[in-house]
Amino acid sequence: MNTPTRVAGFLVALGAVFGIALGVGQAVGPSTDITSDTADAHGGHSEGASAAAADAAEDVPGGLMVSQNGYTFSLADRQAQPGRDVGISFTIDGPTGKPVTEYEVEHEKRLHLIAVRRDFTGFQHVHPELGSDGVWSTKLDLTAGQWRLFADFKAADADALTLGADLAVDGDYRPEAPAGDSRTAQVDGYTVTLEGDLTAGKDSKLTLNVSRDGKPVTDLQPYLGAYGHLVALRSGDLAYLHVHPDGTPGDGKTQPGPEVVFYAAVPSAGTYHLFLDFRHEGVVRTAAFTVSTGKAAQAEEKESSDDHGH
Ligand SMILES: [Cu+2]
Repeated sequence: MNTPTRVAGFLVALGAVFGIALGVGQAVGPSTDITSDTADAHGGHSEGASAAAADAAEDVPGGLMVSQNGYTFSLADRQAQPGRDVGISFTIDGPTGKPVTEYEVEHEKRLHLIAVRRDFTGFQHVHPELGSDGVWSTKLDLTAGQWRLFADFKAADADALTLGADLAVDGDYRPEAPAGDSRTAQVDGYTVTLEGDLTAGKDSKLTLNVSRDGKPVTDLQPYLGAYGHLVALRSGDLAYLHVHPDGTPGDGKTQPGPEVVFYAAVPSAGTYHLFLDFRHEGVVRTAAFTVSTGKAAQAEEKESSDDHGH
């Protein structure tokens, strides 16, 4: 689908915030020509309507669009063969149409690339190499199926963005059935549990607890400036959600495990897939969880309605 790429031009022309709102409609809706006349008509209902549009645009999660604010995530190839070390390259094309070469460091890297198979059976978080020509290169471990790639970056003198692009990996593909909620993950002898509830529209506290062989792990190593890095993706559209760690290593109060605390802001009720990267004894591992919003509230409601029944 080329539409979002073509949309980039007028996103720049429109006001930044209102432009994002229109961009979403373009990215997910049918291809139509929105002229500046129709844009004026949309914005011209009343001041309240444009304020609402601006608010809505600010609430749009990352990762849903291939182009935003004039920046486009451009994969060299939208198809790949499966394999353990598949070379992937891409550019982030800037408002001038040329690949961006200047980035600001965030979480210790200039760009974070997240690759997820759309049925959530594959997850990788890698840091590609940037060539002087603006071409990013990395290797991914890819199985057949539909993958979503997220580029999380901040171009110099621009806002931080997460853009998303699809990558089709050739071969026979049987999607896994959607996972039910799971709050305990096992990885390489480590057990990671997740406590806390996700609430739509609120910063929700999540506490992850890392143990090995039944013993709490108290010597986690910093990874990307924190004792863990958490990515949250919404089930259904893979919206990429902002999660920030509570405390930084060396601040005098944040302990290196067994608990790692995050605040996740989820925009809507639903199911979310969470991937925790943590580093111990020099190795980064990923623990995966599935959490639905409002489980505790629903359980309470059910309990009280059961009581009424008796
Ligand atoms: Cu990263």
